Amino acid sequence: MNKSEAIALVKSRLTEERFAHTMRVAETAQILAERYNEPQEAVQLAAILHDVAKNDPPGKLKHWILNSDLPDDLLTFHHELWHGPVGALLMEQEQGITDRRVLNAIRYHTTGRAGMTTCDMIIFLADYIEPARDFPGVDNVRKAAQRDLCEATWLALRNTIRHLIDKQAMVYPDTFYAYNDLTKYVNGGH
Ligand code: DGI
Ligand code: FE
Ligand code: FE
Repeated sequence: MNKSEAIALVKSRLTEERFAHTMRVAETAQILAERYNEPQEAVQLAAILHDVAKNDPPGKLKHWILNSDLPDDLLTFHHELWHGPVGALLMEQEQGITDRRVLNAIRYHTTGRAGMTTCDMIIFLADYIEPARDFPGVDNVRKAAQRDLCEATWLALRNTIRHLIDKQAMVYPDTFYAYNDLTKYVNGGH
């Protein structure tokens, strides 16, 4: 699938607002890919497709999770977490995408995971800092993203975990695994 096919696909599946967000994520991801020397092709495809399942009804997302190898424990967490894994599944099974860089970046774009790749972090961060985002702490993450991809990802994860805890929400384990993993890096261990 090339870039214009991906754009056409998400345009047909997403609301106008979500499509506009997607295009901002793609632009932001392009800048990060240049900054961190990551090949544009995989990054662009992942950015365009990251929210491909975002506007699918939760009932449908649930059906896909139950009828796949995706972990059923996703269903005990907030349905906001389902669109990443299901998006990756659909792009693999229905669109024939085989590039693991693209599939993993889509799959983990909401939660993160231990051992995030450069491509994973670029998509995760671009989603977090695209120009229309304006939650507390986002400017710090924007600044950090210009100098250190891992540190910026760590800051975003820490903000998200804090935010979830403050509203008494559950935190998916992969988010903690991603945070712990990058905490080692931020504290000087490698
Ligand atoms: O799809 P978007 O709106 O562009 O952004 P997103 O995929 O990051 O997802 C949605 C929200 O999911 C995010 O603002 C916080 C919420 N959320 C709920 N539980 C968790 C979670 N985010 C993470 N990282 N981990 C969770 O366990
Ligand atoms: Fe998303
Ligand atoms: Fe998004």
